[in-house]
Amino acid sequence: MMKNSVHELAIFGGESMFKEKLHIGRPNIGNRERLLERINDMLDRRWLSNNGTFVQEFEQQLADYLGVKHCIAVCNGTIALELVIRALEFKGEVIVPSFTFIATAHALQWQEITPVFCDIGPKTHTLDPAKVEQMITPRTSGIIGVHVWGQPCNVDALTAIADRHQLKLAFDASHALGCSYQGQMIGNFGKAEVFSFHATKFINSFEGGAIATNDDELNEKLRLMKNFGFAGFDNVIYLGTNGKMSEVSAAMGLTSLESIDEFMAVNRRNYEVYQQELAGLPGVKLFPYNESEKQNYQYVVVEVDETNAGISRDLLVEVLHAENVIARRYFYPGCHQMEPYRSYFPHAGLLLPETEKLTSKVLILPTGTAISEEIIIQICKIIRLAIADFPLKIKNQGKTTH
Ligand code: T4K
Repeated sequence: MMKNSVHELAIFGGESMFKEKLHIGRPNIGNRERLLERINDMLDRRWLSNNGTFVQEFEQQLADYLGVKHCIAVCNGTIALELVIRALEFKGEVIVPSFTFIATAHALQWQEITPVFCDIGPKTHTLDPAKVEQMITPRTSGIIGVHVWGQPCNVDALTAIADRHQLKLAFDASHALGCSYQGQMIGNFGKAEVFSFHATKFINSFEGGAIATNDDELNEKLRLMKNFGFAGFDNVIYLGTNGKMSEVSAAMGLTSLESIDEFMAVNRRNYEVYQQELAGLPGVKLFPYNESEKQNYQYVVVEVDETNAGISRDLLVEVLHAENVIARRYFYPGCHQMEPYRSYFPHAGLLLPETEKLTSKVLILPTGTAISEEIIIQICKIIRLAIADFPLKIKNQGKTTH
């Protein structure tokens, strides 16, 4: 039922707009019959893991889609990052944004490499190249850029910096499958790029990830490393781990990949409905996608400016949660504010003013194939009501907005 006044909001005792919780990150599911066929086939063949047919097919299809020489499928995006970091022999310090999912930083720290957090551009939400250059020390061995929300980093500037300082450059492209930079698919930049196929991602393989690279030697090394260093029966020639993708994951990955155009079209439609319904609202800015590039529109990102909206981002999240819209604050409070980094570098925030500003404003709204146009219109109605006269109501109830 549509609410017409702020008094009807659930936070003031009204009924929640949605009976069931409306999460962000609901998985995109492709053709169910095709998936089940593949799973039956896998069971009939009794081949469940260890470089099976589906994994090989998935790797080939991904490589073709990205126009990249090699794709190495692995069990998740975090392991993909860890493998790339080790294979590229990163050591000492590596420059990364703090405005990312914690896995980017942990993949380094897990290997006793220090993530040095660098600030982002307020408009791009990705690494600010000028600041990257300022953070280079004699201990710096590399840079990992993150294409947050599928928005590519300034690849040219980062490549030039890496070349100038003889640093290795890799990208966390977990959000960026299906996105392009200057017309070329993400997956082709730096020494390697890492994708995540976690359930919440644009395409998923339940859990999963992949490394894309055009470097033959790196490809060989990564393939050894993800399989304990085995180079044939009884022959281990390298230090490795278990990073293999299972066949059931690859079956889901292949099925998802077949629906990629449909997922993209739905996400884009959703984004446009949000754009239309939130237009003109004071203090609410929808993150703009660059229409001249390919985009997957997997994240609907809103920045809430409390001064103009009259309501803080955190209070708006409370309002939405009360209505059963489980919006999220990615990537609040920033990696530098999480352990162990908060204890190691308690003053890191002083060098991260844009990150700190953004983490206090950002809000992620539900999208994907689980969400309809009507639901989006209702979500936007809640936001409109909250922004229109919520502060007045709070004052009347003797609450504060902080
Ligand atoms: N780098 C970047 C930039 C990343 O964003 C990520 C992952 C990685 C690296 C690491 O890749 P992986 O190792 O994960 O492959 C979620 C995801 O778990 C995480 O994969 C993702 N980033 C991150 C942005 O989001 P949480 O802690 O928010 O997860 P959780 O459990 O709160 O779920 C998020 C939402 O999705 C909830 O609203 C519930 C919904 N959901 C989740 C699952 C698993 C569903 O509706 N169905 C599901 O099956 O991290």
